[in-house]
Amino acid sequence: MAVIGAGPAGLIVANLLRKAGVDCVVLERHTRAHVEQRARAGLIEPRVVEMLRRFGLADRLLRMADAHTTCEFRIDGRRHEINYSAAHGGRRHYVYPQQELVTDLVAAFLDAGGDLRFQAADVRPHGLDTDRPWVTYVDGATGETTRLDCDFVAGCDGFHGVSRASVPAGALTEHSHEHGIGWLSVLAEAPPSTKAIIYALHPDGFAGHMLRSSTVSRFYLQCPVGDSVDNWPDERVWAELHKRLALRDEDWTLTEGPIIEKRVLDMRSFVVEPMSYGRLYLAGDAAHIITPVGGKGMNLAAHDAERLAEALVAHYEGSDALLHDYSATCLRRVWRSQEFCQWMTEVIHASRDAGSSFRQRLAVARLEHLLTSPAAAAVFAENYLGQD
Ligand code: RFL
Repeated sequence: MAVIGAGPAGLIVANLLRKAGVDCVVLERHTRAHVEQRARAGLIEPRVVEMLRRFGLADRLLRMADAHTTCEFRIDGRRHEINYSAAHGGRRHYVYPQQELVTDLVAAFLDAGGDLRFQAADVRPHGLDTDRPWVTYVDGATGETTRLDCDFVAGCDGFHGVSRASVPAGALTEHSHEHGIGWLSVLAEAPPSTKAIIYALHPDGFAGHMLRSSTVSRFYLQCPVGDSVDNWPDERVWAELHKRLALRDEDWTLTEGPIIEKRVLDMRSFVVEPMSYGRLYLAGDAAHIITPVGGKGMNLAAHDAERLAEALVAHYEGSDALLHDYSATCLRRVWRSQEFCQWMTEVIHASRDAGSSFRQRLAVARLEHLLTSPAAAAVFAENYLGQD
């Protein structure tokens, strides 16, 4: 079994297979240090934490991560707290930086004797429509081209990876949507200025204060699609954050700190159907990407990985039913998450968008419904925390 990519999806597939005694080799194009330092997501759904715990992969997470029960919509300078945990049976999110989870998963796999090859260059899957596919790659240390024969290939190499690109044209259907919204994503060495994630709706655009750790915070600022980070010197970033996150009638201070990463994300959603071709099974961002609005990307990757590992284990035990259903099972959750994030994207951007009065009024109605109806809050909570 070959797994391409050592992100959350590939590492979960590999760990779960290893625990079931199924041999697999993970090929990752970057170094171990690179993947263990790549800061991205931070919000982990309760069902993912429970899955990791069940497989003995959550020890450090449960020691280090903060549990979260509320989030805040800050609308034109006024706070509106949603206790989504109370609205959904007391379940809680965990905030744990993605690179910490990746670090734990790499260590668990290697400690268990797993075969993880970093700096694997020019990885290429072959013979995917045969019973015995193979993968070639150039060994980073020796420069030699190596061939790996396998039963299956797990394509866990992210949105720009080689796995999906290896499928013949026309075999997969792609669904893609540009939201017409840009976000400046900022990572700062600044302790959080809030206990709960803040979604701030301001006439000048959305601002988000996300949580990562006691010393690092992630911020988002709505900006034009295709904007350049060159237009966002640090002083402008802080000035916009202060303005868009400001409270009207309360004292509240935004703590600044050195900015360690800045990038512009154009809001885009993408899903490929089916999530397999021959003996290639795609998981995580290789098969779908989603706006970061609802914190779903890493959680979907974990769900796909769990389903794929369970289906492969069943195959070696004699049943292909789960493999047959793999794509449909994952896509149900993927589309449900896409629907939720599309809803949330509209609510937090369109309600302050003067460009379309109809869209704006719809978004305001949705927001008011969320903030005034316990039934609407319960639906939000179920989606935000993720289905069990
Ligand atoms: P990854 O994490 O991209 O891992 C893919 C791995 O494959 C390797 N690779 C290759 N290896 C060999 N050969 C090749 N040709 C290869 N091409 C690529 C890569 O080096 C990498 O190690 O995909 P995976 O595992 O599917 O995980 C998906 C998540 O990383 C992604 O969905 C999230 O990070 C998205 N996301 C968020 N998700 C959440 O659930 N909550 C969040 O709060 C959240 N915030 C974010 C995010 C993504 C962001 N960016 C920049 C993409 C915030 C940001 C800024």
